[in-house]
Amino acid sequence: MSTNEILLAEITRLKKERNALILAHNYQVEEVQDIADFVGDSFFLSQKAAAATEEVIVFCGVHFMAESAAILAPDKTVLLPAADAGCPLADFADAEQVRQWRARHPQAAVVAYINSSAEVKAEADICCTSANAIKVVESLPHDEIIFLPDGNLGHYVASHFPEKTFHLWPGYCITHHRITPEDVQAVRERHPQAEILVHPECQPSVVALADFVGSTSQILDRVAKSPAKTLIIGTEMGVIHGLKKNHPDKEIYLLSSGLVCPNMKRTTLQKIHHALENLEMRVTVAEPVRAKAYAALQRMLAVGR
Ligand code: CIZ
Repeated sequence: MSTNEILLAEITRLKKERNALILAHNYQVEEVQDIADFVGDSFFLSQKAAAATEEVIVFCGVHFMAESAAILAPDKTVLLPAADAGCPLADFADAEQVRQWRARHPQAAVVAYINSSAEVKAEADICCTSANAIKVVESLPHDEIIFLPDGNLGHYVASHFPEKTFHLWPGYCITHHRITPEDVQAVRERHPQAEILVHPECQPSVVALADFVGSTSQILDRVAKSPAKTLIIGTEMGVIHGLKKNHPDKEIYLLSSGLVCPNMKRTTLQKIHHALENLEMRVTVAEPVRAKAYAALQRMLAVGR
């Protein structure tokens, strides 16, 4: 047996012994996706965490994702193998700032993207993911929306509701924000027949040039349905693994080589093994923040996608 095979066998043994569920985000490295019980986006993984019957949830993703699992499943032990995997986008907003914005716009509903801390979620009326942000805003009777912390996603959502006033937070994802309109034009010239799919966390000038805009789950669905034989993907490179596995007949390229989230790449098989063996890297959220954040997340799950 190779060292890797021994590690995989050990993780399988510990997973059973600890009665653990392994959840992995679409942006995780291939070997982590391959060992997970479920791979998906934040919406899907939140549903899986909320419905888990296992005692331990190993969350292969970044901190706000494991925190969301801990909020939704407070009786479980939630482990984040890469304890230092943060999200610079989530760091753009803190709870005090949200209270200040709410005081400035008292009629507005606060919609917090799931890429936010538990404290920020606790200040929100409802959460959303990129898979259901439009549906979430549609569900609200408010004429004014504070959308945080991703200004690019907020801009994209706002474009669907010209009748509403949006107050957009000035945050962005360092990975998606990196794509430029020139990148899209260059790839269009290289592959004139290709369909270009981008994430709504990209800048509005990039979104405007794309053939399709959607969350990771929506991009995965679109690739399955698209008649195009060549597809260019403008989101984090982790999605390419599942796409190539499921569509060996299609040519699938990443829009730009810089589409790597360093935090998503911190999870390794060794760290998963360590977390399971020692039940370490636990993520918890103190009451009453958890209860308030739970309400905002539950409203999001009730809207569906
Ligand atoms: O919702 C998520 O999981 C994120 C961060 C991106 C996506 O589109 O899936």
